[in-house]
Amino acid sequence: MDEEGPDCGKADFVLLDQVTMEDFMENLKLRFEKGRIYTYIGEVLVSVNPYQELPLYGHEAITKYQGRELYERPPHLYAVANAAYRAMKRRSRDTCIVISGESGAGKTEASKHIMQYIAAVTNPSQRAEVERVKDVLLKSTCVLEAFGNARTNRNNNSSRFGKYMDINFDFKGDPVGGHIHSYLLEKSRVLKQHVGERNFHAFYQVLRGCEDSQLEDLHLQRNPALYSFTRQGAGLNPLDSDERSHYQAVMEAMRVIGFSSEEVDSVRRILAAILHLAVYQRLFEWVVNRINCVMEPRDRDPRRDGKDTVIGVLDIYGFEVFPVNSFEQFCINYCNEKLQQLFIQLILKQEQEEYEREGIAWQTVDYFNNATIVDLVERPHRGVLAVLDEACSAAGTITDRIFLQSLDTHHRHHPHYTSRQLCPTDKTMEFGRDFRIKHYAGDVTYSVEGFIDKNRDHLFQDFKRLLYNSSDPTLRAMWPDGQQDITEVTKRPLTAGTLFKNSMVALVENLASKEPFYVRCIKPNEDKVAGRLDEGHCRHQVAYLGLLENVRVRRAGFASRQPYPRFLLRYKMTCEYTWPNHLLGSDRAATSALLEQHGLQGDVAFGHTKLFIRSPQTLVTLEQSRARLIPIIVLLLQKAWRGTL
Ligand code: AOV
Ligand code: MG
Repeated sequence: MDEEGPDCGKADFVLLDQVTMEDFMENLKLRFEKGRIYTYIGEVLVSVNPYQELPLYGHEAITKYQGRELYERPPHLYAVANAAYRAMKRRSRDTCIVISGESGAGKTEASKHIMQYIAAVTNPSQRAEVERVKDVLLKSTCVLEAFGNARTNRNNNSSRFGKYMDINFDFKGDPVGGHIHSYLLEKSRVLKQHVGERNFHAFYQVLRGCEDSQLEDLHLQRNPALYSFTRQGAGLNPLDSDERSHYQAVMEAMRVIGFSSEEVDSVRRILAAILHLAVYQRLFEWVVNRINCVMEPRDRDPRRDGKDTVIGVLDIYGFEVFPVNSFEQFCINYCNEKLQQLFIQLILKQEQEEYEREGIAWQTVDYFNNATIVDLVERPHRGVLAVLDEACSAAGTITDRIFLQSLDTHHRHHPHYTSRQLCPTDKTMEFGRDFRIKHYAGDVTYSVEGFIDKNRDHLFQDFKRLLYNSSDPTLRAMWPDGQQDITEVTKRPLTAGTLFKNSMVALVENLASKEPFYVRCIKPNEDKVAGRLDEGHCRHQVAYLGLLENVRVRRAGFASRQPYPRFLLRYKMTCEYTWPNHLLGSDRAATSALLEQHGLQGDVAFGHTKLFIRSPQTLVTLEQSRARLIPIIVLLLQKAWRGTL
């Protein structure tokens, strides 16, 4: 890290003289001004979006990081990718890289740099199948961005779906396949975009990019302003309130004329089915499935029971707040709560609990645990999602407004929940429409309008069957459930919210089973401007991401910890008292003797069952000593076997 020079601040926040918000921000700002957008907290990488091209990437930079230890070079995404790759290769551990941060903080860009690094350092022998897999891995990002990303007011290339990609590696450490899990696409965008926002990129790409003759075949004209689904982003007034009052007037008129409530319900559902036609989500899922089919690993390695090792890369939609927030924002922000919870579990909580368990002297670091907010959302029977499901299961009679009342009843005393009903003086919320959650990253007011419909996410079975029976095979493939037997169909399907919750629980379980690496992305300003770091804006993110607590835990902490037997097994040859076996009573005493001989006892703490090593340099010293001795020991053993000793 020396090559950064002395004026670039501390490359690891752990090295700050004092851990205060002021010191943290000063270092972050200083580094950002010098073009150093990456800084460590131990092994966690903090990244600030520069909003401009910096000469940090590409072939030359990749070679600098290849095969190095994390601390040998200035902080970089490549170093994290390399660390995850080495852990996977050396120790056959499944690893994952979790990239988090709010919308526009640079997660998707980071995931692309990580993929590029992995592609660049693998397959030195140029095997054709591996090259093919690498191509698909890299190209899939571009395809999925076209169908799943859109311009929002927070980010011109905002991910409107969550993406978790597993890359499978064979025993040589080369990628042999992969799998993408996508999470809840914001499909409502197909129909409606807020002022200044756009539909999914793919629509504009077709209109702008097709040949004239192709457009003619599709009966399309080139100008997006001609189509209701694509012209809203041009900043036209979407006449929201008019549409709403018209809709209510029509409903009222139908009731007065004498349509039964069942009939009105049917009309509404048919309308919804027609609106859902843009079949956009199916199209998206189909694209993901097609990519997954070609990435399915072909030749499983028999030596590993057909199991590859895996690096998972998670790039999900970031925490977001808009003037009006609906079901989609609710799911997105809940997802971010889950990931924050995982971070707390893995980085803050477990670390402290282990020190306590091992009897290591330790000053507890306080941190905000967002478990209570996760609970507010997902608790069985009472959580927001359960209350919503209950509203959805009550046949047609429950309105969004009644759902809100039910939420109020269940959560009137919850410290992270409020609504206008519960707080009548707060005019920033509307009666009967809004509720607010105090998220770990800030307050968000949600409008309940559409929650029930979006959660039910019903499509007519007839409609599915119709599309399944289409002569177009692609369309058929998108609607496999159109062939379901009628008895299966009558079972109530899981709601969108419950499906999302289940997929989040599975995701977190999956991530927790792997060795995690973290990239914490920070958005420097709200205006997408190059090189400007707004202190207040960043301070808020540093606070809610728990970065100061992360530094404190890490500072008091240790770079490495190992059970005594494992430590001795690896290093016993470096000490005369422990080689080949020790007679010192306990492994702990033997470890102590070994470290004393190396003069390293000042850098460690002795736990009940584990040795805690403070600085990575101590490990490097031991490793070097071991590496020097191994050839000599091998020689001695060979002689012994041959009987020449
Ligand atoms: P996000 O993934 O975190 O938002 P992106 O990765 O899409 O954010 O980044 C937003 C924009 O910031 C990009 O389109 C780039 O213009 C710029 N940017 C980000 N990282 C870099 C970098 N390292 N170098 C140069 N420019 C960068 V969201 O998907 O909205 O949660 O949902
Ligand atoms: Mg993104």
